[in-house]
Amino acid sequence: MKTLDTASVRLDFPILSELVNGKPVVFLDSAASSQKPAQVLQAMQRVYRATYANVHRGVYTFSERGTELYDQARAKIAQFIGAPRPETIVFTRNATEALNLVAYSYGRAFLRPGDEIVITELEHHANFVPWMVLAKERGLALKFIPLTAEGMLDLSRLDELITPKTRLVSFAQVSNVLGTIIDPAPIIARARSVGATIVVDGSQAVPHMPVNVQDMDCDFYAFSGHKMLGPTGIGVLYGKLHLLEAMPPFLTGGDMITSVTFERATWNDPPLKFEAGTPSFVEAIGLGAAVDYLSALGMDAVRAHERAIVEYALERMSEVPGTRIFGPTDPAIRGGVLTFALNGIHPHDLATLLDREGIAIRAGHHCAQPLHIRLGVNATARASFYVYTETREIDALVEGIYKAKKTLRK
Ligand code: C6P
Repeated sequence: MKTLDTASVRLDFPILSELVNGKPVVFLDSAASSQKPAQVLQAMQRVYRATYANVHRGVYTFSERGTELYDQARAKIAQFIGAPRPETIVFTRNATEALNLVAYSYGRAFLRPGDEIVITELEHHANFVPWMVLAKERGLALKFIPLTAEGMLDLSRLDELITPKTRLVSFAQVSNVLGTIIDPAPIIARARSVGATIVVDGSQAVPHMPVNVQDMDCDFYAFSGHKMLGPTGIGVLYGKLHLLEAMPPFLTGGDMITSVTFERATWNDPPLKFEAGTPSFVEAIGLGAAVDYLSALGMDAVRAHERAIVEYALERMSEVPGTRIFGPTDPAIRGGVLTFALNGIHPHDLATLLDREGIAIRAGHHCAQPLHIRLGVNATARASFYVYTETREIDALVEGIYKAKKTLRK
Protein backbone atom coordinates (compact mmCIF):
# COMPACT_ATOMS: atom_id res chain seq x y z
CA MET A 1 0.00 0.00 0.00
CA LYS A 2 1.10 3.57 -0.70
CA THR A 3 2.07 5.70 2.29
CA LEU A 4 1.73 9.45 2.54
CA ASP A 5 4.80 11.61 2.13
CA THR A 6 3.54 14.44 4.34
CA ALA A 7 6.54 16.64 3.58
CA SER A 8 5.61 16.75 -0.09
CA VAL A 9 1.84 16.87 0.65
CA ARG A 10 2.44 19.95 2.80
CA LEU A 11 4.11 21.77 -0.11
CA ASP A 12 0.72 21.72 -1.86
CA PHE A 13 -0.93 23.69 0.97
CA PRO A 14 0.21 27.33 0.81
CA ILE A 15 -1.51 28.22 4.09
CA LEU A 16 0.68 25.81 6.07
CA SER A 17 3.68 28.10 5.67
CA GLU A 18 1.85 31.00 7.37
CA LEU A 19 2.87 32.22 10.79
CA VAL A 20 0.34 32.67 13.62
CA ASN A 21 1.45 34.92 16.48
CA GLY A 22 4.95 34.70 15.07
CA LYS A 23 4.97 30.86 15.15
CA PRO A 24 4.55 28.38 12.27
CA VAL A 25 0.88 27.42 12.23
CA VAL A 26 0.00 24.01 13.71
CA PHE A 27 -3.45 23.42 12.28
CA LEU A 28 -5.31 20.78 14.28
CA ASP A 29 -8.92 21.59 13.38
CA SER A 30 -9.46 19.76 10.10
CA ALA A 31 -12.62 18.02 11.36
CA ALA A 32 -14.25 21.46 11.42
CA SER A 33 -12.91 22.33 7.96
CA SER A 34 -9.79 21.22 6.12
CA GLN A 35 -7.18 23.37 4.40
CA LYS A 36 -7.07 23.48 0.58
CA PRO A 37 -4.28 22.39 -1.76
CA ALA A 38 -3.09 24.67 -4.58
CA GLN A 39 -4.63 22.20 -7.07
CA VAL A 40 -8.15 23.01 -5.78
CA LEU A 41 -7.51 26.76 -5.65
CA GLN A 42 -6.10 26.67 -9.19
CA ALA A 43 -9.00 24.61 -10.61
CA MET A 44 -11.46 27.21 -9.31
CA GLN A 45 -9.35 30.13 -10.43
CA ARG A 46 -9.08 28.66 -13.93
CA VAL A 47 -12.88 28.71 -14.23
CA TYR A 48 -13.18 32.29 -12.97
CA ARG A 49 -10.30 33.52 -15.13
CA ALA A 50 -10.87 31.63 -18.35
CA THR A 51 -14.35 30.21 -18.81
CA TYR A 52 -16.82 31.64 -16.30
CA ALA A 53 -20.53 31.83 -17.16
CA ASN A 54 -23.72 30.45 -15.61
CA VAL A 55 -24.33 26.74 -16.26
CA HIS A 56 -27.36 25.07 -17.89
CA ARG A 57 -28.45 28.39 -19.41
CA GLY A 58 -26.29 29.59 -22.26
CA VAL A 59 -25.72 28.07 -25.69
CA TYR A 60 -22.41 29.92 -25.93
CA THR A 61 -18.97 28.47 -25.32
CA PHE A 62 -18.26 29.67 -21.76
CA SER A 63 -21.59 28.38 -20.46
CA GLU A 64 -21.24 25.07 -22.27
CA ARG A 65 -17.71 24.57 -20.94
CA GLY A 66 -18.86 25.40 -17.41
CA THR A 67 -21.74 22.92 -17.70
CA GLU A 68 -19.37 20.24 -18.95
CA LEU A 69 -16.96 20.80 -16.03
CA TYR A 70 -19.87 20.77 -13.57
CA ASP A 71 -21.11 17.45 -15.01
CA GLN A 72 -17.58 16.03 -14.89
CA ALA A 73 -17.31 16.99 -11.20
CA ARG A 74 -20.56 15.13 -10.48
CA ALA A 75 -19.25 12.03 -12.26
CA LYS A 76 -15.94 12.16 -10.34
CA ILE A 77 -17.75 12.39 -7.02
CA ALA A 78 -20.08 9.51 -7.96
CA GLN A 79 -17.06 7.36 -8.74
CA PHE A 80 -15.24 8.42 -5.56
CA ILE A 81 -18.02 7.11 -3.30
CA GLY A 82 -18.96 4.13 -5.47
CA ALA A 83 -22.33 5.54 -6.55
CA PRO A 84 -23.81 3.72 -9.57
CA ARG A 85 -24.34 6.83 -11.70
CA PRO A 86 -23.88 10.61 -11.62
CA GLU A 87 -27.66 11.21 -11.45
CA THR A 88 -27.62 9.85 -7.88
CA ILE A 89 -25.41 12.76 -6.76
CA VAL A 90 -27.31 15.91 -5.70
CA PHE A 91 -25.19 18.99 -5.01
CA THR A 92 -26.21 20.89 -1.89
CA ARG A 93 -24.58 23.66 0.15
CA ASN A 94 -23.20 21.26 2.77
CA ALA A 95 -24.03 18.08 4.71
CA THR A 96 -26.53 19.99 6.85
CA GLU A 97 -28.53 20.97 3.77
CA ALA A 98 -28.28 17.43 2.37
CA LEU A 99 -29.73 15.95 5.58
CA ASN A 100 -32.45 18.62 5.70
CA LEU A 101 -33.31 17.80 2.10
CA VAL A 102 -34.04 14.20 3.13
CA ALA A 103 -35.98 15.26 6.25
CA TYR A 104 -38.08 17.87 4.40
CA SER A 105 -38.66 16.07 1.13
CA TYR A 106 -38.59 12.34 1.93
CA GLY A 107 -39.65 12.70 5.58
CA ARG A 108 -42.64 14.90 4.99
CA ALA A 109 -43.83 12.89 1.97
CA PHE A 110 -43.42 9.37 3.33
CA LEU A 111 -43.51 9.34 7.15
CA ARG A 112 -46.84 9.14 8.98
CA PRO A 113 -47.93 9.83 12.60
CA GLY A 114 -46.89 6.92 14.80
CA ASP A 115 -43.90 6.01 12.63
CA GLU A 116 -40.55 5.85 14.37
CA ILE A 117 -37.15 7.29 13.50
CA VAL A 118 -34.02 5.77 15.07
CA ILE A 119 -30.78 7.76 15.31
CA THR A 120 -27.88 7.51 17.78
CA GLU A 121 -26.71 9.40 20.85
CA LEU A 122 -23.52 10.52 19.12
CA GLU A 123 -25.04 12.55 16.29
CA HIS A 124 -23.94 16.00 15.21
CA HIS A 125 -26.83 18.52 15.40
CA ALA A 126 -27.07 18.34 11.59
CA ASN A 127 -28.24 14.72 11.88
CA PHE A 128 -30.30 15.31 14.99
CA VAL A 129 -32.29 18.55 14.83
CA PRO A 130 -33.91 17.94 11.40
CA TRP A 131 -35.30 14.60 12.69
CA MET A 132 -36.37 16.13 15.99
CA VAL A 133 -38.26 18.91 14.16
CA LEU A 134 -39.83 16.41 11.74
CA ALA A 135 -40.85 14.12 14.61
CA LYS A 136 -42.51 16.95 16.54
CA GLU A 137 -44.27 18.28 13.43
CA ARG A 138 -45.56 14.89 12.26
CA GLY A 139 -46.19 13.07 15.54
CA LEU A 140 -43.34 10.59 15.06
CA ALA A 141 -41.28 8.98 17.80
CA LEU A 142 -37.53 9.66 17.84
CA LYS A 143 -35.41 6.91 19.42
CA PHE A 144 -31.69 6.66 20.10
CA ILE A 145 -29.14 3.88 19.88
CA PRO A 146 -27.22 4.38 23.15
CA LEU A 147 -23.47 4.65 23.71
CA THR A 148 -21.23 2.34 25.67
CA ALA A 149 -18.83 3.73 28.27
CA GLU A 150 -16.04 3.46 25.66
CA GLY A 151 -17.90 5.68 23.20
CA MET A 152 -19.06 2.91 20.86
CA LEU A 153 -22.67 2.25 19.88
CA ASP A 154 -24.36 -0.28 22.12
CA LEU A 155 -25.95 -2.57 19.55
CA SER A 156 -27.16 -5.11 22.10
CA ARG A 157 -30.68 -3.59 22.04
CA LEU A 158 -30.80 -3.05 18.28
CA ASP A 159 -33.69 -5.45 17.71
CA GLU A 160 -35.72 -3.75 20.42
CA LEU A 161 -35.04 -0.26 19.05
CA ILE A 162 -35.44 -0.94 15.33
CA THR A 163 -38.85 -2.57 14.89
CA PRO A 164 -41.48 -2.79 12.14
CA LYS A 165 -42.65 0.66 13.34
CA THR A 166 -39.26 2.13 12.39
CA ARG A 167 -39.50 3.88 9.03
CA LEU A 168 -36.13 5.63 9.01
CA VAL A 169 -32.72 4.96 10.56
CA SER A 170 -29.93 7.53 10.45
CA PHE A 171 -26.41 7.56 11.89
CA ALA A 172 -22.98 9.12 11.46
CA GLN A 173 -20.40 6.75 10.03
CA VAL A 174 -17.69 8.48 12.07
CA SER A 175 -18.31 10.62 15.17
CA ASN A 176 -16.91 14.16 14.98
CA VAL A 177 -16.34 14.14 18.75
CA LEU A 178 -15.44 10.59 19.79
CA GLY A 179 -13.83 9.63 16.51
CA THR A 180 -15.66 6.31 16.72
CA ILE A 181 -15.82 4.52 13.37
CA ILE A 182 -19.21 2.85 13.23
CA ASP A 183 -19.56 -0.44 11.39
CA PRO A 184 -22.68 0.27 9.32
CA ALA A 185 -23.35 -3.42 8.50
CA PRO A 186 -25.33 -4.58 11.58
CA ILE A 187 -27.43 -1.41 11.75
CA ILE A 188 -28.19 -1.49 8.04
CA ALA A 189 -29.00 -5.21 8.13
CA ARG A 190 -31.48 -4.68 10.97
CA ALA A 191 -33.01 -1.58 9.30
CA ARG A 192 -33.40 -3.49 6.01
CA SER A 193 -35.06 -6.41 7.77
CA VAL A 194 -37.90 -4.10 8.90
CA GLY A 195 -38.03 -2.15 5.62
CA ALA A 196 -36.74 1.14 7.08
CA THR A 197 -35.02 3.78 4.96
CA ILE A 198 -31.33 4.24 5.77
CA VAL A 199 -29.59 7.62 5.92
CA VAL A 200 -25.86 7.88 6.66
CA ASP A 201 -24.05 11.07 7.67
CA GLY A 202 -20.66 10.59 6.06
CA SER A 203 -19.26 14.06 6.90
CA GLN A 204 -16.34 12.66 8.90
CA ALA A 205 -15.94 9.48 6.82
CA VAL A 206 -15.65 10.42 3.12
CA PRO A 207 -12.69 12.78 3.71
CA HIS A 208 -10.75 10.15 5.67
CA MET A 209 -11.35 6.60 4.41
CA PRO A 210 -12.54 4.65 1.39
CA VAL A 211 -16.34 4.73 1.16
CA ASN A 212 -18.57 2.74 -1.16
CA VAL A 213 -22.26 3.56 -0.86
CA GLN A 214 -23.34 0.59 -2.95
CA ASP A 215 -21.40 -1.92 -0.85
CA MET A 216 -22.82 -0.27 2.26
CA ASP A 217 -26.33 -0.39 0.75
CA CYS A 218 -27.59 2.82 2.36
CA ASP A 219 -30.46 4.77 0.77
CA PHE A 220 -29.04 8.25 1.34
CA TYR A 221 -25.51 9.41 2.17
CA ALA A 222 -24.59 13.02 3.03
CA PHE A 223 -21.27 14.88 3.28
CA SER A 224 -19.61 18.30 2.90
CA GLY A 225 -16.92 19.35 0.44
CA HIS A 226 -15.08 21.73 2.78
CA LYS A 227 -13.94 18.94 5.12
CA MET A 228 -12.27 17.03 2.26
CA LEU A 229 -9.94 19.65 0.78
CA GLY A 230 -12.75 21.23 -1.26
CA PRO A 231 -14.20 24.72 -0.97
CA THR A 232 -17.03 25.87 1.28
CA GLY A 233 -20.56 26.12 -0.12
CA ILE A 234 -20.68 22.68 -1.71
CA GLY A 235 -22.03 19.47 -0.23
CA VAL A 236 -23.38 16.20 -1.53
CA LEU A 237 -26.44 14.06 -1.07
CA TYR A 238 -26.23 10.61 -2.64
CA GLY A 239 -29.64 8.97 -2.98
CA LYS A 240 -30.90 5.81 -4.64
CA LEU A 241 -32.44 6.89 -7.92
CA HIS A 242 -35.92 5.40 -7.36
CA LEU A 243 -36.15 7.32 -4.07
CA LEU A 244 -34.96 10.60 -5.59
CA GLU A 245 -37.51 10.07 -8.38
CA ALA A 246 -40.35 9.47 -5.93
CA MET A 247 -39.55 12.45 -3.69
CA PRO A 248 -41.08 15.90 -4.10
CA PRO A 249 -38.71 18.86 -4.57
CA PHE A 250 -37.18 20.52 -1.51
CA LEU A 251 -36.64 24.04 -2.91
CA THR A 252 -38.39 25.29 -6.03
CA GLY A 253 -37.51 27.87 -8.70
CA GLY A 254 -35.22 27.98 -11.72
CA ASP A 255 -33.33 24.96 -13.10
CA MET A 256 -35.44 22.36 -11.25
CA ILE A 257 -38.45 22.52 -13.61
CA THR A 258 -39.19 21.20 -17.08
CA SER A 259 -42.07 23.62 -17.77
CA VAL A 260 -44.03 26.33 -15.97
CA THR A 261 -47.38 27.83 -17.02
CA PHE A 262 -49.57 30.31 -15.09
CA GLU A 263 -51.30 27.30 -13.52
CA ARG A 264 -48.73 24.62 -12.91
CA ALA A 265 -45.15 23.44 -13.05
CA THR A 266 -43.49 20.11 -13.78
CA TRP A 267 -40.25 18.95 -12.25
CA ASN A 268 -36.93 18.10 -13.81
CA ASP A 269 -35.46 14.63 -13.26
CA PRO A 270 -33.02 14.05 -10.38
CA PRO A 271 -30.53 15.39 -9.59
CA LEU A 272 -31.61 18.74 -11.11
CA LYS A 273 -35.03 18.44 -9.42
CA PHE A 274 -33.18 19.14 -6.16
CA GLU A 275 -30.85 21.86 -7.41
CA ALA A 276 -33.04 24.96 -7.60
CA GLY A 277 -31.38 28.20 -8.67
CA THR A 278 -27.84 28.86 -9.87
CA PRO A 279 -25.79 26.06 -8.33
CA SER A 280 -22.38 26.51 -6.69
CA PHE A 281 -20.81 25.11 -9.84
CA VAL A 282 -17.33 26.61 -9.39
CA GLU A 283 -17.29 25.08 -5.90
CA ALA A 284 -18.44 21.73 -7.35
CA ILE A 285 -15.56 21.90 -9.84
CA GLY A 286 -13.24 22.67 -6.91
CA LEU A 287 -14.59 19.63 -5.08
CA GLY A 288 -13.93 17.56 -8.20
CA ALA A 289 -10.28 18.71 -8.03
CA ALA A 290 -10.18 17.78 -4.32
CA VAL A 291 -11.44 14.29 -5.19
CA ASP A 292 -8.71 14.00 -7.84
CA TYR A 293 -6.14 15.02 -5.22
CA LEU A 294 -7.39 12.52 -2.63
CA SER A 295 -7.63 9.75 -5.24
CA ALA A 296 -4.01 10.37 -6.25
CA LEU A 297 -2.95 10.03 -2.59
CA GLY A 298 -5.09 6.90 -2.26
CA MET A 299 -7.82 6.70 0.38
CA ASP A 300 -6.24 3.61 1.98
CA ALA A 301 -3.05 5.61 2.45
CA VAL A 302 -5.03 8.57 3.87
CA ARG A 303 -6.71 6.28 6.42
CA ALA A 304 -3.42 4.54 7.32
CA HIS A 305 -1.72 7.91 7.86
CA GLU A 306 -4.48 9.18 10.16
CA ARG A 307 -4.58 5.92 12.06
CA ALA A 308 -0.85 6.24 12.76
CA ILE A 309 -1.23 9.89 13.79
CA VAL A 310 -4.17 9.18 16.10
CA GLU A 311 -2.30 6.26 17.66
CA TYR A 312 0.67 8.55 18.35
CA ALA A 313 -1.64 11.29 19.69
CA LEU A 314 -3.44 8.84 22.03
CA GLU A 315 -0.07 7.71 23.35
CA ARG A 316 1.36 11.19 23.86
CA MET A 317 -1.82 12.66 25.36
CA SER A 318 -2.25 9.84 27.85
CA GLU A 319 1.12 10.90 29.36
CA VAL A 320 -0.32 14.31 30.32
CA PRO A 321 -1.52 14.22 33.95
CA GLY A 322 -5.19 15.09 34.53
CA THR A 323 -6.29 14.32 30.97
CA ARG A 324 -9.56 12.57 30.18
CA ILE A 325 -9.68 11.25 26.63
CA PHE A 326 -13.09 10.58 25.09
CA GLY A 327 -13.89 7.79 22.65
CA PRO A 328 -12.33 4.43 21.77
CA THR A 329 -8.68 3.90 22.64
CA ASP A 330 -8.20 1.37 19.83
CA PRO A 331 -6.89 3.29 16.77
CA ALA A 332 -8.35 0.60 14.50
CA ILE A 333 -11.85 1.90 15.23
CA ARG A 334 -10.98 5.53 15.64
CA GLY A 335 -10.85 8.31 13.04
CA GLY A 336 -8.42 11.23 13.17
CA VAL A 337 -9.90 13.16 16.07
CA LEU A 338 -8.77 13.38 19.66
CA THR A 339 -11.24 14.94 22.07
CA PHE A 340 -10.14 15.52 25.65
CA ALA A 341 -10.67 17.46 28.85
CA LEU A 342 -8.00 18.68 31.25
CA ASN A 343 -8.64 18.76 34.96
CA GLY A 344 -9.40 22.32 36.09
CA ILE A 345 -8.81 23.99 32.69
CA HIS A 346 -11.71 25.16 30.58
CA PRO A 347 -11.30 24.04 26.94
CA HIS A 348 -11.79 27.63 25.73
CA ASP A 349 -8.93 28.84 27.95
CA LEU A 350 -6.74 26.05 26.64
CA ALA A 351 -7.60 26.83 23.00
CA THR A 352 -6.85 30.53 23.58
CA LEU A 353 -3.48 29.79 25.19
CA LEU A 354 -2.57 27.30 22.44
CA ASP A 355 -3.39 29.92 19.81
CA ARG A 356 -0.58 32.06 21.28
CA GLU A 357 1.73 29.21 20.22
CA GLY A 358 0.21 29.13 16.73
CA ILE A 359 -1.74 25.93 17.51
CA ALA A 360 -5.37 25.74 16.33
CA ILE A 361 -7.72 23.32 18.11
CA ARG A 362 -11.48 23.46 18.60
CA ALA A 363 -13.15 23.92 21.98
CA GLY A 364 -16.81 23.68 22.90
CA HIS A 365 -19.55 21.13 22.23
CA HIS A 366 -18.63 20.65 18.55
CA CYS A 367 -22.32 20.88 17.56
CA ALA A 368 -23.07 17.70 19.53
CA GLN A 369 -24.72 18.90 22.72
CA PRO A 370 -26.82 15.79 23.42
CA LEU A 371 -23.61 13.73 23.21
CA HIS A 372 -21.92 16.07 25.70
CA ILE A 373 -24.91 15.62 28.04
CA ARG A 374 -24.26 11.86 27.81
CA LEU A 375 -20.54 12.39 28.48
CA GLY A 376 -21.43 14.56 31.50
CA VAL A 377 -19.41 17.59 30.38
CA ASN A 378 -20.36 21.00 28.97
CA ALA A 379 -17.38 21.38 26.70
CA THR A 380 -14.32 19.53 25.47
CA ALA A 381 -11.14 20.32 23.57
CA ARG A 382 -10.59 18.61 20.22
CA ALA A 383 -7.51 18.18 18.03
CA SER A 384 -8.20 16.74 14.59
CA PHE A 385 -5.90 15.52 11.88
CA TYR A 386 -5.62 15.16 8.12
CA VAL A 387 -3.31 14.33 5.24
CA TYR A 388 -0.86 17.12 6.15
CA THR A 389 -0.64 16.41 9.90
CA GLU A 390 2.79 15.37 11.23
CA THR A 391 3.75 13.78 14.55
CA ARG A 392 5.87 16.84 15.40
CA GLU A 393 2.58 18.80 15.48
CA ILE A 394 1.26 16.40 18.15
CA ASP A 395 4.49 17.05 20.06
CA ALA A 396 3.85 20.81 19.71
CA LEU A 397 0.32 20.29 21.06
CA VAL A 398 1.54 18.35 24.09
CA GLU A 399 4.24 20.96 24.78
CA GLY A 400 1.62 23.70 24.41
CA ILE A 401 -0.62 21.92 26.92
CA TYR A 402 2.21 21.71 29.48
CA LYS A 403 2.89 25.42 28.96
CA ALA A 404 -0.83 26.25 29.40
CA LYS A 405 -0.94 24.18 32.61
CA LYS A 406 2.04 26.13 33.92
CA THR A 407 0.50 29.50 33.00
CA LEU A 408 -2.75 28.53 34.76
CA ARG A 409 -0.87 26.87 37.64
CA LYS A 410 -2.72 23.54 37.11
N1 C6P B 1 -18.79 19.19 11.97
C1 C6P B 1 -17.02 19.95 13.43
O1 C6P B 1 -16.21 20.80 13.82
P1 C6P B 1 -21.66 21.11 7.69
O2 C6P B 1 -21.55 22.16 8.77
O3 C6P B 1 -23.03 21.03 7.11
O4 C6P B 1 -20.59 21.21 6.67
O5 C6P B 1 -21.37 19.70 8.39
C2 C6P B 1 -22.21 19.29 9.42
C3 C6P B 1 -21.72 18.03 10.06
C4 C6P B 1 -22.52 16.91 10.00
N2 C6P B 1 -22.12 15.74 10.54
C5 C6P B 1 -20.94 15.61 11.16
C6 C6P B 1 -20.54 14.28 11.71
C7 C6P B 1 -20.09 16.72 11.26
O6 C6P B 1 -18.91 16.58 11.87
C8 C6P B 1 -20.50 17.96 10.72
C9 C6P B 1 -19.63 19.19 10.87
C10 C6P B 1 -17.84 20.25 12.19
O7 C6P B 1 -17.16 18.86 13.98
C11 C6P B 1 -18.43 21.62 12.24
S1 C6P B 1 -19.63 21.80 13.50
